[in-house]
Amino acid sequence: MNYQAETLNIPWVESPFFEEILDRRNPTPAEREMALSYNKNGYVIFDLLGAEEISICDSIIEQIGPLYAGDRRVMDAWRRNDLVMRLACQPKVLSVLKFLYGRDAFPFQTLNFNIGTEQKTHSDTIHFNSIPARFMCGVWVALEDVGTDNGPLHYYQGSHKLPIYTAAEIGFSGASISPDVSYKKYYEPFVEKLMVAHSLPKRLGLLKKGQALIWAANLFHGGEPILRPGATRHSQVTHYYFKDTVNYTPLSSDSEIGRILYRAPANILNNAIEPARYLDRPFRLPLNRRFRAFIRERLKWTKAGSKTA
Ligand SMILES: O=C(O)CCC(=O)C(=O)O
Ligand SMILES: [Fe+2]
Repeated sequence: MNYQAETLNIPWVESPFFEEILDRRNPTPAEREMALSYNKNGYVIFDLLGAEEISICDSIIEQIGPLYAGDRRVMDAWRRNDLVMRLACQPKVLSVLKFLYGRDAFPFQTLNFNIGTEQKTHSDTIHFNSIPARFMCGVWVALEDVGTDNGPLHYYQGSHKLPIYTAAEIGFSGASISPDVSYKKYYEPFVEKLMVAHSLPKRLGLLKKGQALIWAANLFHGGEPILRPGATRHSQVTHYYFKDTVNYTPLSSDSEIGRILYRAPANILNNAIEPARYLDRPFRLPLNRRFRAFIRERLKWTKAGSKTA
């Protein structure tokens, strides 16, 4: 691929030249509406599962029940459950992402939840980003109807346009301190203040069973409190990267000075590690001590089938 000034090597839906690129693409009216909404709001909601496919929701809920083992989430259940994998690889999601980003997406992680996460507001770019940035997104699928009382997803409309703040800017060394400490002590309080400072509209993801919401890499989101005790909120989130990128964990990196914790993401489509590429050339990930430790950890929990990151 040849990156030119008209397209740049950034997602075209987030490009400063978005409108002219949109016109050049000759979209259908529905595609135009979707691209405009994603560009402006940072998310789109659409009907993913039709009448013949909707039963996958109940089947996933039933089949992965035992994997929760007392926790509220199962990470990478796709490794042990074909239906979770099938939902992550839905052709309709892949084709929408191909349209919105102009290049092939691949799912690299699944998260299944049986109740609301009640997670504090964050942007997933703190956990996984790409080089160049913003070639990542989350797809949230409702496996049951979500209302205001069972801990819906929340998100700040338009927040994807905010800068992607680095560890250095927030004020911690990602490479030196434990991610659990930096996340709680620095990242979460910073985001809380940031959302107040920008007073962007907060929306709730009141999705119906079988609907999906795609969020752009930097859209700030979290989980609302569960107002009805004992209420379930079955959902699956799949995170996607895109071809021709290098991937890393910003929370554990000092990117400006080259201390980067790279990621070697699984490509769920072919169950292989996706090779890193920089400007369409292979990029060999430096096998430093921290990266090797990270890979060892991964292999350990992949084999053990653990449910935490
Ligand atoms: O489902 C939720 O409440 C939030 C999930 C989330 O933040 C994520 O999977 O990235
Ligand atoms: Fe998230």
